[in-house]
Amino acid sequence: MDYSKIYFKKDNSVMKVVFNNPEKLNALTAEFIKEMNCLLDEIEADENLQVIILTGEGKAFIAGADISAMKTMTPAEAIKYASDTTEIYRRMEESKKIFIAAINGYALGGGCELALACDLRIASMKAKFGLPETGLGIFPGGGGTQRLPRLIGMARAKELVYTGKTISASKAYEIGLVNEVIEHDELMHEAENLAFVILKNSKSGVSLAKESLNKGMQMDIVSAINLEKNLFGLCFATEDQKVRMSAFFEKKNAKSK
Ligand code: CO8
Repeated sequence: MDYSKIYFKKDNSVMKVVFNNPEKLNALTAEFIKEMNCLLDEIEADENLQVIILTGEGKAFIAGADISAMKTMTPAEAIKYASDTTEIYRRMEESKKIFIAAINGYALGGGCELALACDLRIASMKAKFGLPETGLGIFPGGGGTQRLPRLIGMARAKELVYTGKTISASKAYEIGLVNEVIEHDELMHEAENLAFVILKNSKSGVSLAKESLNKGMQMDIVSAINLEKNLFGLCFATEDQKVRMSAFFEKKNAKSK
């Protein structure tokens, strides 16, 4: 596949992906959606890859769905557009790999929703967040009304959705929308540091924890604890658990294969 709306670079177990349509503030165009799906196929096929860092070229992370395409959509076309886009988010959320959003600028509407589907969000001081959809006669249909309240609570989610206001990176941090706020020029460096810290831990422990955290959030507490117990048991079928627990007693550091 020839990519034109994204570019990426892999360095051992870490891939840096850059959304690359700055003239349109990296809006979620049909081309972008197609390219992201192909890239996710490549990511999933690569056993060695463990952490994916996503960022945007120019002044936006992603300024939302493509308003020029949405303007004339029929209800059926809008449902198709939302399913194609949210399929990307679902794939990221269900992947065994860890996705870090390194939010460099505007993360609005569907762009904010993409960040919500990532495992971790770190933001430049220049980042801006918002769900301006109600101002356009729609609402955040890319998972925003579902993932946002799960992350920051219903009251704050309703405030952002109903007002459509844009908030700063520091406000996003205050309400738990992002994990950290970083000097703009340090953003990618910090994202890589975060990736390296995660990579020091066991590949299987981290990915099974992701499954437990994400799937458990969709269940009642009794079922979620049951799922957690079974996934915990699975850890004991891994090489990582054997090697790392032995290493603990041998007082040496272990690495995942
Ligand atoms: N879609 C299409 N084009 C866009 C978008 C967008 N979301 N955002 C910006 N652009 C274009 C502009 O039209 C402009 O193009 P041109 O140069 O040809 O005029 C170019 O990008 C640069 O933008 P601006 O000149 O507006 O840049 P400013 O710095 O003046 O303003 C803003 C930056 C404030 C970010 C402004 O561009 C803006 O408000 N953009 C729209 C933000 C928005 O409303 N986003 C939400 C869209 S709706 C949505 O995301 C629905 C999600 C749910 C759908 C389900 C699947 C995800």
